[in-house]
Amino acid sequence: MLSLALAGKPNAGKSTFYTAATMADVEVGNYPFTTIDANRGVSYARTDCPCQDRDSQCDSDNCQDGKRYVPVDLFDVAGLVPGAHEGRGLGNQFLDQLTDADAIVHVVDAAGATNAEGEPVEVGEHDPVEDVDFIETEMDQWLAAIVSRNWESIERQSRSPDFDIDDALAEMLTGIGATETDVARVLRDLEYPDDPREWADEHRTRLASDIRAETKPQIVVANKADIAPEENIERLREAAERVLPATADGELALRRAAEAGVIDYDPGDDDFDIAGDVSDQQREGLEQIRTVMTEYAGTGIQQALDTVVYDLLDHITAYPVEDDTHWTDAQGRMLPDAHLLPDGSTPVDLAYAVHSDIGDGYIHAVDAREGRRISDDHELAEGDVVKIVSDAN
Ligand SMILES: Nc1nc2c(ncn2[C@@H]2O[C@H](COP(=O)(O)OP(=O)(O)OP(=O)(O)O)[C@@H](O)[C@H]2O)c(=O)[nH]1
Ligand SMILES: [Mg+2]
Repeated sequence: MLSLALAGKPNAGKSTFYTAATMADVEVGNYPFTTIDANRGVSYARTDCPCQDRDSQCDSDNCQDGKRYVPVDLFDVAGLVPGAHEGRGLGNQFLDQLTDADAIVHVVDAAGATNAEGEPVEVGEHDPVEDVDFIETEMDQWLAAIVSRNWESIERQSRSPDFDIDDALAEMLTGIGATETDVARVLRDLEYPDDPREWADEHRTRLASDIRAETKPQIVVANKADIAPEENIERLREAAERVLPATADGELALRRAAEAGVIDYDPGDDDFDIAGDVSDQQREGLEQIRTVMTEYAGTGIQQALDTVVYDLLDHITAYPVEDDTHWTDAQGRMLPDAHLLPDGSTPVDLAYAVHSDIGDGYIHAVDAREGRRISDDHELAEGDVVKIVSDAN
């Protein structure tokens, strides 16, 4: 499963985001370092379910009126402060937790209501643009330190006659979560000596930074949009490539209200309806959230998750079925499963995502929308419904 890490300064709203996005109970507090252990849970990316193209509603619990929620791992990391790689704040053990993250959701307090250390200040007192780059800087330095620590061992290996610098680097870097493809891609664009003894610090720093950029892409969540000066959001948008204005607090309130039956709202909707009895005070609170949603087409929480999965990580959703006419599994359930796959994936990749035995036994695949066989190297598209014929079935 894809794994997304919520990172950022203390008090930016990571745990609130996490709680809203997973509906788990974790501690939220207006003081730095509320979270100490990483919280892990399941959240969802939202997409259009293929059942919308049919008359019937599918049988998945993860589909609400054609809104399909596809699971991803989400984890809430303790707050990081500048200097974390040297042990400042709660230190660098939390950077280690980023090792298995496919992407970083960087939660920034766009209201500027917390200083660089995450301590509360007046709204607008701190400039959130200053917070944008520090996570990347910390990750770069943390990675550079890992590379430096391993260097002696690489130099030792280089005395062996069959030493290959690329293999040695790949072995080291896959240990911190990079795939061989990531490493190959980074090394292709980098100039460096074949002999590790000739490497300078600049080579190692550059390698660390390039590997980080390749393996830990980030989006910026401009949180606390409900109280943030609009100008801050605009400046954040200029400072980073992907910036999603959001209110984690607002999303949490909506999900709780929806769970209590007070409103009709599905995560990612750009509006909600009040359905139950509410006090004047509740109504006022809800209407305040609605104002933010009107401005930014939603609370931004679901939109942030969707942007990471479908845009930043460039994934598609594919739906394996056993019956290509009814789009059902062996039990007759329509569209029971959805898989997120990197863009460019083939039916064989989908088969392996379902189960390694299904992948090993792969014979051919059928595009269930078109009712025709597709080749093994056919590139799947968003929303494809695919029957896989495998001798492991
Ligand atoms: N106004 C406003 N406040 C928010 C929003 N999201 C979170 N907060 C508040 O910000 C404070 C910090 O929230 P947390 O979720 O605990 O922050 P955190 O980033 O997990 O903090 P640490 O665990 O200390 O690193 C709490 O008082 C939240 O209620 C929001 O969208 N708007
Ligand atoms: Mg927290």
